[in-house]
Amino acid sequence: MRLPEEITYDLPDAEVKLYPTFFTEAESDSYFAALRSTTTWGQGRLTLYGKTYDEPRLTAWHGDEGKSYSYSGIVLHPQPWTLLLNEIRARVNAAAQTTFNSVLLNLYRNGRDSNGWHQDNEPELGRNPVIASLSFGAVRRFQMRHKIRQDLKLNLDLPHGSLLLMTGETQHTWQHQIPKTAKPVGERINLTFRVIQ
Ligand SMILES: O=C(O)CCC(=O)C(=O)O
Ligand SMILES: [Mn+2]
Repeated sequence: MRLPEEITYDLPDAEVKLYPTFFTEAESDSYFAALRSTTTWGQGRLTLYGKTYDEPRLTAWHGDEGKSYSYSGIVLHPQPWTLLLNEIRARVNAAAQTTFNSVLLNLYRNGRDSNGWHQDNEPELGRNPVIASLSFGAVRRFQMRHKIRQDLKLNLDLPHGSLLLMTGETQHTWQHQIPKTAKPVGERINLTFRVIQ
């Protein structure tokens, strides 16, 4: 079996690992196309300081029955696992040595779509969540910053077919985002696998 290249980032209070070529080019092309066309993409709404906005991306939530997830005032009830998502999940489970029971899919339609600074630390994710994040399609910048030590930052360009693993204390001590970009970029699909307790 092909062992994908693995890069470990040496960050204080965080464990971050990137597999830049987790899937081959051909696998990645076919997963992008299949996910793009078979997913029921929804427009989430965000409530901030009493005002409601469209999320700057489309999303879908799949998972085991009963594993609901809420963030920023949105409650997501999972759609069932599809054959496609189960096939992808098996590969991610093996790499992360975790049995994920849910996945959030994000579709960034262009450079105006984004995901603001946040951490994945909702109570239903438990103490030190393992977050496995797959990227397909256009390369976008992924930024991380330490919550207290503001000099500590990490910028990664997440390639087509890459897997990013965030484990340990990462979600308590660091935040991450996908900023908007003025560069012309195509569509990007991201899948973040999670364990809902
Ligand atoms: O699109 C990405 O790479 C990040 C997605 C993310 O952080 C999230 O959905 O919580
Ligand atoms: Mn996140």
